Amino acid sequence: MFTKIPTVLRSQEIIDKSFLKASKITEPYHPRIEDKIRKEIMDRVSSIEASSCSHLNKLVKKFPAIEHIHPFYRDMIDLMFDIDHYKVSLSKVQWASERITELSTDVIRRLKSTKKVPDLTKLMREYYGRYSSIIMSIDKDLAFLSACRNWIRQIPDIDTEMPTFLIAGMPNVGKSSLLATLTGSSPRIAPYPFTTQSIYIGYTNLGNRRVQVIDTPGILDRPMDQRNEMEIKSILSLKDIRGTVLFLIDASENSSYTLEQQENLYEEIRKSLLSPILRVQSKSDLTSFRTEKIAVSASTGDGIGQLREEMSKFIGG
Ligand SMILES: Nc1nc2c(ncn2[C@@H]2O[C@H](COP(=O)(O)OP(=O)(O)O)[C@@H](O)[C@H]2O)c(=O)[nH]1
Ligand SMILES: [Mg+2]
Repeated sequence: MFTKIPTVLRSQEIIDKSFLKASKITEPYHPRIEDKIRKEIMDRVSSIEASSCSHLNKLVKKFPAIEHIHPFYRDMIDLMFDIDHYKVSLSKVQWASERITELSTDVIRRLKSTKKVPDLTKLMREYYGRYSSIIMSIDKDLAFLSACRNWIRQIPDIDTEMPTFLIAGMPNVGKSSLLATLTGSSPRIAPYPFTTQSIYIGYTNLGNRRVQVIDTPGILDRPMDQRNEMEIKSILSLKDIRGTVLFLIDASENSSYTLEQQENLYEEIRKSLLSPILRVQSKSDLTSFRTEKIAVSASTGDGIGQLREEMSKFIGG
């Protein structure tokens, strides 16, 4: 959806490009000089209109309308850029395209009834001036959309339709290891907005359903009070991924965090994500102490089959 957005040209680039193209238009021969010049100017006006409006209309068409964007991406865009600003900028681009068409049609009509060469060239200069000022008036909007496009293209392309499991839990509880055990050793890596972190996406089949499993280091592994606002917002946008959280608890003796610390994180995630949560004890090979109904070991594969069955139930399989 977002990869198809074309490069957004700035006002000056649109003007330069369309003027350059128009300047190459020449009318070969007419018995009367004023007819030759009139025809030439009319062709140039049409060419300027066509090349700039086609670019502007393409932008309007390819930038997704807010109502068609999945809530996950809409939240992401809203976090980074004001959603109203996005709407206004797109409608300004549309407005500019319509104004240029109007202006060009009007000038061509006037050219048709203009006889003298000086009047023709005066009309042309007028057209160039008015055309340029319309295009220049949307430069801020183009700059904004260009920034949006470049940013939007970095959003990890999570399949928002595919059933999703988000792995959460304190650092070192075994999240990355579990992702590898469930989905194979080479997850796809995507940068995650607002953080220096990447997210890791792996795929597996549960029965005949394909699911994605996402490891979010630095995102779902720390208490909220240690986070800045952007991070909190980015976590909240995860709630739009209709998914199940696999919350890992390491109850082994050499766990880096106490059970109480892990429960605190669990509570925070439970309150902020609103997703169903499946609690899973990790590193079952290291301890016989059981805190959860499901206990797995990424090292030995113990309990992985049972976990996959539980996961199937969460996606209605
Ligand atoms: N014995 C054992 N060690 C594990 C298991 N899962 C992970 N580990 C180890 O625990 C450490 C942290 O694991 P990692 O997957 O990186 O945790 P993360 O920080 O939550 O992603 C690594 O040294 C792993 O090898 C397990 O099931 N059994
Ligand atoms: Mg990890």
